[in-house]
Amino acid sequence: MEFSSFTAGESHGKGIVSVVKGFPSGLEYDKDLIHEDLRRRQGGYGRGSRMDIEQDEVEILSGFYNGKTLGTPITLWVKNRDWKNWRQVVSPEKAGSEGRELNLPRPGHADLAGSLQRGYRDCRKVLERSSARETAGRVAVGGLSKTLLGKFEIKILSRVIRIGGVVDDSKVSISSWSELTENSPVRVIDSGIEDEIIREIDSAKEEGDSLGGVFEVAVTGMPPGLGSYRDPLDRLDSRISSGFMSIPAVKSVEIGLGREVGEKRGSEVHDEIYHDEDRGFYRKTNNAGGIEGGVSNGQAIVVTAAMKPIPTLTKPLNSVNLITGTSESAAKERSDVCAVPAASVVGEAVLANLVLKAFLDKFGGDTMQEINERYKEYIGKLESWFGGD
Ligand code: EPS
Repeated sequence: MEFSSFTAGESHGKGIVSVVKGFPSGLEYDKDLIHEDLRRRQGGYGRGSRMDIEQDEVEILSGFYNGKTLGTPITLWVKNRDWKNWRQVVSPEKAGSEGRELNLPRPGHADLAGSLQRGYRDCRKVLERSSARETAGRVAVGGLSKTLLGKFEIKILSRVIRIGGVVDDSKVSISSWSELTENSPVRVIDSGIEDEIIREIDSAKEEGDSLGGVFEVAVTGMPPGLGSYRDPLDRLDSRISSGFMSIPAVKSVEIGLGREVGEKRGSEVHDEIYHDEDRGFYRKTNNAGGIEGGVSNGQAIVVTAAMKPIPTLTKPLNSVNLITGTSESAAKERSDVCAVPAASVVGEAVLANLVLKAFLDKFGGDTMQEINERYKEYIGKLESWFGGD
């Protein structure tokens, strides 16, 4: 059965639920990993006051038995603590939103496009689901995916490389990202630029504005041969770009050298191939970002994504009242000033879920044991490439 997941839930409803299918039996529940990722998603300098209300945790509703997966559909529930403050307004059962409608769509948000699509005059009906709160559900699933991938030494890491005008261009090995970024309030590697970033976020806030940025997500320990060159939409890079574009506010996704490939010659772009006993096939560069022809080549996968500034501004842009047609300022709502550090954690989950799908497409079975055996057999064949059958 194919691994897949989806979320349901509204930003101020009872919570976000994730349903996962196609997960094998026999994987232990790593509650700490999931809760740590949920905590990381809530963090980062520039988050709004909603994050003071929430302390995201997961409650398992199905799919586990005595601390291990059953290989049956898994349901995870991240509760919204803020629900108690909104239960009259977003009541699933009875009317109560009078006076709390949002009729002044915010440029950049789903407010107008979603309302036009459905004929709504109240954009709250759109924003409740389009809110980035939904990503809490995907991060919870990402924790499960990371747990399984971790059994095969496959790790997913991220770093922020730009917020507004401040850039972190430090070049360090991917394996050191985690220890360097986890204590940073903005998840950068170069601690020397943190103050400048914080000042930029503070100044955007004072001016009623918001900030975007750029983050990088990478996979280490990636075996070669995951993905597809056969079916265009199953190319690993095709799935990855689609997955990253599904993160709210992401407007660009690049893999490896990204758009720079268009500026260089073939001899400068392509990663030459080498082989030795210890490393097997290897490269001295990774401009391809770990994927060639839609298939992983055994190098680290490296994805870069740009996030636009948050659309809710306390000094709002022009908009049009959906009831009266008059030109007015867009709605002001409680919001983040900058959520790029959070988006990088969401990027990890999205990548973990996509890599797990490709991993299970190749090695999948009903149980962890079957997957282990298939993985070992494949890696064994690669290791004896020039000596085996
Ligand atoms: C978010 C929760 C939301 C926003 C943010 C993401 O909380 P609230 O709308 O109650 O303040 O902070 O969503 C947006 C920025 C947005 O535009 O939807 C979360 O949990 O990540």
